[in-house]
Amino acid sequence: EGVGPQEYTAIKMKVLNWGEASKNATSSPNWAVSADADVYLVAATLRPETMYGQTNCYVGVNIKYGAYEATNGQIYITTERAAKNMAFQGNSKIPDQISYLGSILGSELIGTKVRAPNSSYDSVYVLPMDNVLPTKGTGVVTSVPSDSPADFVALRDLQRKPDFFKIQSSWVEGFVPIDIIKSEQYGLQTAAFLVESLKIQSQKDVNQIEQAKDLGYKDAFFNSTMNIGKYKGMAVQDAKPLIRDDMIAAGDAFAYAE
Ligand code: A2H
Repeated sequence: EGVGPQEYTAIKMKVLNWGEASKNATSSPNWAVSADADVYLVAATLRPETMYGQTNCYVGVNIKYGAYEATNGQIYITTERAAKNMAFQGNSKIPDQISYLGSILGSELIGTKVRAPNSSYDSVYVLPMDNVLPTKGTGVVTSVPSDSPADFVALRDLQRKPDFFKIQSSWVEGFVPIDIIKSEQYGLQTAAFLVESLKIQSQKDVNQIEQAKDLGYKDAFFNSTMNIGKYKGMAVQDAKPLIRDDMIAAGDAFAYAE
């Protein structure tokens, strides 16, 4: 981790259908279940160029999230910590004031269907991941199993044992990793390659996942090209800021630092 602030891209994942868990939850306020308001789960990423490969969204089941109304009228679901950071960042793309509407637990977000901007899948589901930290980013992680070893392993765990994780198999079936980035060394599925070569069994292998993450991040930045989208063929390093700017201009993302 560097010393300076980490520059994330906040990805806006629009709620299309609330899952059953949100409807039955006692702590879930009315905004979540009845409002026609624009509600977004906001995920923090360091890899905006990988959004073509989103297959799902992860939350921590025990993490408490809040719903915050931004000055643009949209409702953002993030941790309280991230909402405060957003409110203090004087960037015109970031609402300078947000108001708290209510809370929702991660477990109550599972099974909700969201739109993942730029993804090849029209809609994706909110699913549980063990290693989501409440103290990093927004506490919401968008999943790109082609290029993130952590995301790959968590999705594979869910696909292998849906009952154990208390999810419906239809939320993970058919969501296959997409060939979005071409690495000279690892091919078109960097995460699968690294998970296989480091013999990572499950989400519990946190040290190996960390190692795979470092290898993958460096390789993508220095030795890989885009294999999809407007910047296909361009080095990842060059495409990254362009895709980020495009997503911000489209209203699908905003800058977020911490
Ligand atoms: B990255 P760093 Cl394709 N808990 O986005 C756990 N992980 C979190 C998180 C949280 N609260 N908030 C963000 N993250 C993840 C994409 C991606 C990411 C790819 C490949 C590598 C990668 C898709 N998931 O990260 O500790 C998010 O996953 C490897 C560096 O601040 C975010 O970027 O360095 C990354 O961790 C931020 O981790």
